[in-house]
Amino acid sequence: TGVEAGKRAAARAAVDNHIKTGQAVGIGSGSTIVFAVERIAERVKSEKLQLQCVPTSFQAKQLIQDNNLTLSSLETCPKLDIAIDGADEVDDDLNCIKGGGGCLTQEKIVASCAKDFIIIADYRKNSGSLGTYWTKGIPIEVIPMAYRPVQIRVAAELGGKADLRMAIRKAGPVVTDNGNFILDWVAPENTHNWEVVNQKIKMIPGVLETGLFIKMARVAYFGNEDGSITSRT
Ligand code: DER
Repeated sequence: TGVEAGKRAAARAAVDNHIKTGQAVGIGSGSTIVFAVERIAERVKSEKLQLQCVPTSFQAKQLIQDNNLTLSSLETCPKLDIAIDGADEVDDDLNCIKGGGGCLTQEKIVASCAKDFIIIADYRKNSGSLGTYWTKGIPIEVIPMAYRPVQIRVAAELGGKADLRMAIRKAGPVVTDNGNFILDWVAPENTHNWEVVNQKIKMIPGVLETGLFIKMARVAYFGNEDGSITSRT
């Protein structure tokens, strides 16, 4: 499909442009990263690359192990050369909404430890401003006992509405790899200074992390339906 061709192309371009032997690599979460890990595994095999791969979720850990890559951790490799990850939407300044897959907290930690944070996404994520295409809201990871007061305070201070993310294949709310809940906050239309918004949300007691990745990405690769690439820095 066009979207899948786009994901695969973006993943391949990022891996071929940035991965080289000896690196410690942060591995993101979601569906696009699967193509990147498969391409990394191909190159490790054919070029005998030496890599340490640090996961951003249980899914990423399984992906690393299933592709016979060397699993590492921030305890062993606190400084990463690069981190590669997907995104739900990317704006003109490469600010991202992430967390559609619920892995935002470890993703942001790993991205923050990398010299270069690289985004890979299909064309649907390439946006001018956040919230244009991704209308499900900004994910906010919260400590379970605090989700109601956080829900109330986000709406009171920043407007919009924050809904508790409910699971589909399990009764009750989604529980993250860290044992927490997620609120999806749909911001008011006219929200723009995302850096300030991010800081305000993070100050609310009970909030662990937001899916606003502000001024973190070095480059974004967007794969188009025909398999071509648009990259932005
Ligand atoms: O949840 C996340 O942050 C993922 O990286 C997500 O933003 C991208 O998922 P996708 O590659 O399946 O679109």
